[in-house]
Amino acid sequence: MLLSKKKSLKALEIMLNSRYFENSISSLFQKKIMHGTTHLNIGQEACQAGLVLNLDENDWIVPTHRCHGYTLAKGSSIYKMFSEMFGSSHGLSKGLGGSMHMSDYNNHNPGGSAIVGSSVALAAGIAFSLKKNKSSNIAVAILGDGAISRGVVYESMNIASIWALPLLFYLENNGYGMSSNVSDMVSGNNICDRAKALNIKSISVDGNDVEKVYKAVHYARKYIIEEKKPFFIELKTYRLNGHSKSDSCKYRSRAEELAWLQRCPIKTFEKKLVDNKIASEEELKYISKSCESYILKEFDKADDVKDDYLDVCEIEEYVFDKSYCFDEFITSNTHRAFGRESIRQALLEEAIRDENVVLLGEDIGLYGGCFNVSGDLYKQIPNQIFETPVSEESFSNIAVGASFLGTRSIVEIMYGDFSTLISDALINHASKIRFMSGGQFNCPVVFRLPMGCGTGHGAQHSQSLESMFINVPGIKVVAPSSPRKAKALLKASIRDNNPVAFLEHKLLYNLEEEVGDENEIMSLSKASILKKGNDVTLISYGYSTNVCLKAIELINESKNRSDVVEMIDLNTLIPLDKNTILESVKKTHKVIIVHEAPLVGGFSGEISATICEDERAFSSLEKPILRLGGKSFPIPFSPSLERAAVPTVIDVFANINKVIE
Ligand SMILES: Cc1ncc(C[n+]2csc(CCOP(=O)(O)OP(=O)(O)O)c2C)c(N)n1
Repeated sequence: MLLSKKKSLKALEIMLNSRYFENSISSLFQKKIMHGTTHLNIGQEACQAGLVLNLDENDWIVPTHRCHGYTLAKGSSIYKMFSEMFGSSHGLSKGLGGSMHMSDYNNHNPGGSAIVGSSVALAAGIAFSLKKNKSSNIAVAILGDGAISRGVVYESMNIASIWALPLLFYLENNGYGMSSNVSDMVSGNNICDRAKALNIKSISVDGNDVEKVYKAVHYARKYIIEEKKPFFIELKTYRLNGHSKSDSCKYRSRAEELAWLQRCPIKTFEKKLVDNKIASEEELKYISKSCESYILKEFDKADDVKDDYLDVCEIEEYVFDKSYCFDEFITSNTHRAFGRESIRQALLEEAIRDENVVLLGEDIGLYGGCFNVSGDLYKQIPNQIFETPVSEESFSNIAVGASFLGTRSIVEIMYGDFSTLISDALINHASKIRFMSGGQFNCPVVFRLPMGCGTGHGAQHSQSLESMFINVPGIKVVAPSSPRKAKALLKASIRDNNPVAFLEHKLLYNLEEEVGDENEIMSLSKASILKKGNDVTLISYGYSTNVCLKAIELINESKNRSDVVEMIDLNTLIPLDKNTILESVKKTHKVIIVHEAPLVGGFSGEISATICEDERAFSSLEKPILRLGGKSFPIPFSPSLERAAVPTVIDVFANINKVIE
C-alpha cells in the first residue's frame, strides 16, 4: 500500500461521499424531484480523492460541468450542494448557478464552466494571479478528453508553459465526450504527447486506482512548486453513468460497461484495504454506512428548505457589483493630449495607484501596441505589462480567471473585430461569474476594443460591434467620444468591479484636446449634455458624437442660432442614463439618434424604445424618431464607399433640417 491507513480511509470517505451524493441526485432526477440536468461522475471518484488529498486548502480548482465530486472533495458543504441542486437560496451559489456552477470562494473553487475547455483558461488565469502574488499555491485545471479538441486549451497550455504558471492540467480521459469515442475524435494514441509538444511535463495514470492517482498528483504538485512549471496528468477512467440524465448510452456496449464496473474505484480499493489487512470488512461497512447516513442527513436538511428561493427583486444585486463607489470629479487642471496619450495616462496612473492593475495584450511592450497606446509603458510599469501570444480566446479568459483573486486586468484587443474571439470570456464568463456564484466573485476586467471605420482597414478591422455586448446582462459598455472622456471613463472602468467593454473608436487616437489630470474621473452612469438646445435632441456616442457636433456647427451657421440642437453624448450604453434622454425629449419634442454601427439591431433601437415606453416623452413627440446608422453591408475598403457606409456630417446636417422643418 502506498498510502497510510489514515490517508487510505480519508480517500475512501471522499469517494463514498461523492458516490452517495451522486446516487441520491440520480434518484431525485429519476423521481423528477429535481429539475434541469446534471452530469454525474460515478466511477471517477478516485480522480477526485487522489487530487484533493494532495492539495493545500489554498490551492484552487476549476472544475468542468461534471463538478460535484471535486466540489465536495474540496470541502464544500453537502447541505449547500443539495440546496444548489434544488435551486434554493441556501445553495452554494444561492440557487443561481445549479448543478454545473457550484461556486465556493472559501474553498477556492469558482465553480465549473459549462463551456467545455474554458475551465482551462480560467484556471490559467488563477495561476497567473497566484504567480503574480508570489503565492506558493497552485491551480488545477480540470478537463475531459472531449475538451482536448478545443483551441482555447492549447492556447492556454502554451501560455502556461511560456509564462511558467503554477498550473496542473488534470485531464479525466473517461473514453467519451458526450457519445463520441475518444479514439474517433483525438488523433494519435497518446494525449500526453500534446503536452510534451508544448514543453509541459506529463504522465498518464490509471484514474481508477486512487493510490496511483495520489502518487501522480503528489509528484506533479511538488514539481510545479519546485521547478516553477506547469504539469499535465492524464487519468484513464470511465463514467459508469450516461453523459447526463437523459443519456441511454447506446454508443457503448454493456460488456464494456460491465468490464469497467469490475474496476469500480471504490470496490477495488476496499478489496485492497481488506487484502492488505489495512481495514476489516466490518470497519469498511461502518465507514460506508456513516457516509451514507451523513449524506442523507444533509439531504434532509436541504429538503426542509428547498422551496426558499431568492425573490426576483433580489436578483439584480447579483448582476452588477455596486459596492465600489467613487465620486465623479472634473478638474480645472488640464493639459493638451492626443487620444492615445490620454488613454495611456489613464493606464499608467491606475497601474501606479493600484498594483493589482495589469495590462495584457499582443505587442503592448516594446512595439508600443498596435495603435501606439501603451507606448513606452513597458519601461514605466515593467511588472504590470504582460505581452501575450496571438491567443485572444485564452488570454481574455485568463484575465477573467485572474480577477477571481483580485487582479484587475486591462485587456487590449488589437482590433475590436476580434471581439468575436473573446466573446466566450466576455459573454459566457466575465458577465456571469458574479451572478452564477451568488455574488461571491466579481470580475473587474476592462476589455479595450478599438472599433470603427475611417482608417482604410477593410471589413474585418473596421466594425462597430457594441450590439454583441449590450444584449448580455452583466457587461458595462462604455463609449467615449473624446480624448478627455476616454481618460476619465477608462479610469472609472478600471476601478469598477464589473467587466467593461470599453469601445475606443480608432479615430479618437489622433484627436487632440485639453485632458484632465490624474484626479479627473467620470461616472459610468451619466450622459453629458454637450450643447443645450430647444428644437431637436440629437443623441450619439463614441466618435459619431464628433460627427454630430460638426453638423451642429453647420446648423448654427445656417440658422444663425446656437440653441437649435440639444446634443446628448451617452458616454455609457450600459448602464444607460435614461433620465437625461427623456427630459431632453420632453423639452424638444423631436429626436435624432446617430451611430456608426449598422442600424438594424443597433443601439438606436433601444433608445427609441426607451422613449416610446415613457408615456410623457412619447406623447410629447411631434415627429417620428429618426435613426441614422451604418448601412447593411460590411465596411468597404474603397475610401469613398467607406465614408458612405456610416452617417456623415452632411447626413446628420440634412436630417436635422428635415426634422426641425
Ligand atoms: C464549447 C462546448 N461545446 C459543446 C458543449 C456540449 N457538451 C457538453 S459536455 C460535452 C462533452 C465533454 O466531454 P469531455 O470534455 O470529455 O468531458 P466529460 O463530459 O466526459 O466529463 C459536450 C460536447 C459544451 N458544453 N461546450
